[in-house]
Amino acid sequence: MDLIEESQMTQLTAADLMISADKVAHVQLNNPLEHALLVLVKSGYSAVPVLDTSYKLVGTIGKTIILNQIIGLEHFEGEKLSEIYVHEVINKDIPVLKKEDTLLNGLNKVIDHPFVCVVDTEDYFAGILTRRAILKQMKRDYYQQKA
Ligand code: 4BW
Repeated sequence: MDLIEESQMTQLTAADLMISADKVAHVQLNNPLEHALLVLVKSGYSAVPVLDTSYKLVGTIGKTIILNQIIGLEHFEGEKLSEIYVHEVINKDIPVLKKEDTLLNGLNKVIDHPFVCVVDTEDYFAGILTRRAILKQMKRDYYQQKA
């Protein structure tokens, strides 16, 4: 039998291995960039999900997008951080998984993205599936198949 077919990658779902929403650092659409940068720097993550006021997923925002907004010709224009809002610079072109999607679906998406947002049936934010979680599962599968 094909190794992928035998593995948990087709049995487990995104919901099984995601970091649940309550443990994920996030920002909201109506936050100014200074708040978003604070969340990113304090959490240590390079990008985090963006939610609307009803906790539906809208996109992601990262340090690079924010710093690009304040780079001037000669110096950083830090005052812009309070004038520009997350909804003006958010990245909406992101992959998304449903809670019931398999880890194999997730594997395809984390090739190009460090994490994938997971939503429930009504598009409410449920959590994130990280590259780390997928790699750890692949390692478990590898050693189980060798045993
Ligand atoms: O604060 C951290 N704690 C730990 N335990 N690991 C961290 C931390 N910050 C970074 N890392 C490691 C992880 O292995 O560096 C990798 C890249 O981080 P990133 O992308 O570029 O900030 C981390 O890999 P990962 O666990 O596979 O996570 C992939 C991406 O998912 C992270 C970040 O953008 C997002 N992320 C992970 N956990 C998150 C989160 N975003 C918000 N809240 C969380 N709890």
